[in-house]
Amino acid sequence: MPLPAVLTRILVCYHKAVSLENAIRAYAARLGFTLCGFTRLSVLPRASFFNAWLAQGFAGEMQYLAREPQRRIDPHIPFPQARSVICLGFPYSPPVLPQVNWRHELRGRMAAYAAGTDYHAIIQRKLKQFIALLKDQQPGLWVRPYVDTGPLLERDWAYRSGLGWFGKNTMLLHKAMGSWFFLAEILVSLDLEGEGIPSAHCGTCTRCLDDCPTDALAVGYVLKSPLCISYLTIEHRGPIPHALRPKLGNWIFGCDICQEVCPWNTKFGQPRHDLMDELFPSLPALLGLDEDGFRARFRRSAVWRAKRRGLLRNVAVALGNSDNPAAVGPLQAALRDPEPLIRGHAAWALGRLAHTASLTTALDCEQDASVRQELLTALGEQPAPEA
Ligand code: B12
Ligand code: SF4
Ligand code: SF4
Repeated sequence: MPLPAVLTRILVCYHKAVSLENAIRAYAARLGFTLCGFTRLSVLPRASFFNAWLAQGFAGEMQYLAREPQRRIDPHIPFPQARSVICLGFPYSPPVLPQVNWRHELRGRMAAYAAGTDYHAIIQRKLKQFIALLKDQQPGLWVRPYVDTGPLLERDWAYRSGLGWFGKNTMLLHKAMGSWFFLAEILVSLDLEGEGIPSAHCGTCTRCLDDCPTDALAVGYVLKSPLCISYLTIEHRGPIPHALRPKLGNWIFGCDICQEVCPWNTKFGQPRHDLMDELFPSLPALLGLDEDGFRARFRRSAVWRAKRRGLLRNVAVALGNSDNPAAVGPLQAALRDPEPLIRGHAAWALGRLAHTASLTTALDCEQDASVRQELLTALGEQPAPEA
């Protein structure tokens, strides 16, 4: 007996949708996105959380986060055509814990995600390929790809698409992958049905909150960026507040502590000795880089974002934290750097290493008011100016 026309239409639509969603998952896997999920776009129930976070200054200098915040809550404002989001997770190598005494060897630490070519470039290329596959199947489809930059609360959409749960460190976590993956999205003018929100698996654990060296994490999925080492070493452009400098240890680009201590992440981490020089670079060698040297070494890396002045500022702080007299020579040379921010942090570091002779000599010829202030503070002649 023939099926009623309406039922046939429903079955055809269902079949199309199911095969489209399967096809999307297959494209994702083919391109190396180990996680893939979807959800319909709606207004996120985060307006009061996000506005309170901004109002408390937790975005620090990241002004772009505060620009038209409602766009991040309601994606239909910037993109009226968008109906669903495809959320993707792309894995990266977890950090290998250092086997070296960094103070002795004067080695810095970089966050694991910074190894190799900048992930933005790699993922953007893959998203283009993804879109080409999608458009083959759906000609005329409207799409908008994203990775990291843009008015999307990426973790929230990934959470709603079933990619993982919000850890108490605010990272998106997956049972099999921990949090060692980047997120990317494609907004589409299609209706895609997802699998819903996954359950959380932090339980009573609070290790990330307890072990954060700067107390940047608070209960309730709150990260206070102005205290976070990742923010201070990458996004923050000016002087690092004095009180926080000793807490940076040897982190010179990003920070992985709240991920490294997470029990969901500990099963990863095969020794990657090939990454040793990239993730634990020699601090004196970095402090010796001029603009050309910095460009040659980091132009294609995520580290490029910190710029030379930001990275060398961080390197000076790490050398100051080393408690190793071998750091004095490179820091003395940095007192003659053309960039006042670097000279100022070198002065702080030499003060911490109690090398007053080089500070007094530098004071005789230093013209820049901010560096003079650092030199005087390092000599113990004035209280440290706090940001
Ligand atoms: C700004 C930014 C930062 C800032 C601020 C971080 C932060 N937590 O906001 C700084 C520079 C500190 C930073 C650091 C890092 N970042 Co970052 N960052 C971003 C960026 C560009 C925006 C994040 C944002 O909007 N923050 C605003 C605040 C309000 O959002 P939130 O902290 O995520 O808050 C959410 C939760 O609190 C949750 N929430 C609130 N209440 C409740 C209640 C319940 C019940 C639940 C479940 C959730 C919940 O909702 C909030 C809004 O979504 C995103 C990319 C993007 N466009 O989304 C990458 C991104 C979040 N960063 C990423 C990474 C890898 C890092 C670092 C690991 C890098 C490093 N090694 O140094 C660290 C991790 C620090 C940490 N613990 O978060 C990845 C995270 C991937 C993942 N698996 O989670 C992202 C997604 C980039 C990407 N495309 O891959 N980052
Ligand atoms: S990235 Fe480091 S400083 Fe920032 S919240 Fe995590 S442990 Fe704390
Ligand atoms: S360390 Fe513990 S509380 Fe923090 S994200 Fe991991 S499981 Fe959750």
